[in-house]
Amino acid sequence: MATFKDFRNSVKPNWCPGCGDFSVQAAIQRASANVGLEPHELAVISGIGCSGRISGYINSYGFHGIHGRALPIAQGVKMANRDLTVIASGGDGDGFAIGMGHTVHAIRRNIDVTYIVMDNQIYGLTKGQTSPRSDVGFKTKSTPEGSIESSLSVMELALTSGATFVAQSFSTDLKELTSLIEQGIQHKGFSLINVFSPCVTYNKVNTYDWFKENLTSLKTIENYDPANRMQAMQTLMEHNGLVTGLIYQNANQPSYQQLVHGYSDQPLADSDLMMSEDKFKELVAEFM
Ligand SMILES: Cc1ncc(C[n+]2csc(CCOP(=O)(O)OP(=O)(O)O)c2C)c(N)n1
Ligand code: SF4
Repeated sequence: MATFKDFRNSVKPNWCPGCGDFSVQAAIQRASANVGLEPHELAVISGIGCSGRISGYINSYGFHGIHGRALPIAQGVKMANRDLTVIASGGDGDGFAIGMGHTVHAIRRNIDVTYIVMDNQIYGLTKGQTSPRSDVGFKTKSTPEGSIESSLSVMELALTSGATFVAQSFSTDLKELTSLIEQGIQHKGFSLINVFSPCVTYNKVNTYDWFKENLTSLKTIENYDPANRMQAMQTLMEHNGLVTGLIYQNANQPSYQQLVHGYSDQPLADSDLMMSEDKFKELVAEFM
């Protein structure tokens, strides 16, 4: 049986020392081993950003896609080969700016993919511009006078988009993050895990200390029930979205794969895609 070490490869991450993304990588490797996966049973698909490099640092199938397009690729991989566990990942810019359309539609589609967002409230790779997750007043190179746009409430947005699994964590809490990723992988449907993963180089406001002071663990909220969508929404609004833990799960809704018509018993990846010349001519004749 594989251990987390089997999900390591020889590529040394070039993240800045102290970047939150290191822990996210470790949590994915641990969670994958803990749920009993072997490296060849996992595909990690990422977008572009510092966080997007993660697919290159895990020993599994991987695809480093284009900015904001991790989810379309991940959904295609899952549809073609349902036997793979598919994790999509990237930054808050990747998933909540350029890729936001894909995020919302993947959520409502409830396709069996786990989406892990490394949310540092800034664009790291391009050297520190405001992201849709930056707070009002946040000064960066792109907003020298401070951001005048409000921060996107992504967890609330996920709930109203029909999400069946919504969780949030902090990269320093490796134990909780690993457990949430395990639950996300095991969830039959789309799971969104937003991870506060500080950018130590460009974000001098939302630091490790800032998160420690401002985050509330759902474990400390009496009678919190992740099956209760109304309570999830209310709790998020009361805490300005700054909560950690499993926020909401509906395990009863069928996934996209369970509902889609004509989903063959044989995965596309195992199918013989060769077509006989006679069959080809027959198909072409239909259009003549
Ligand atoms: C289509 C396209 N637009 C813009 C860019 C430039 N670009 C690369 S990464 C990035 C944002 C990075 O921020 P985020 O997704 O939050 O990831 P981080 O680097 O913070 O991990 C941008 C705008 C690009 N590569 N492709
Ligand atoms: S710039 Fe920020 S997000 Fe990118 S590797 Fe460095 S600390 Fe991490």
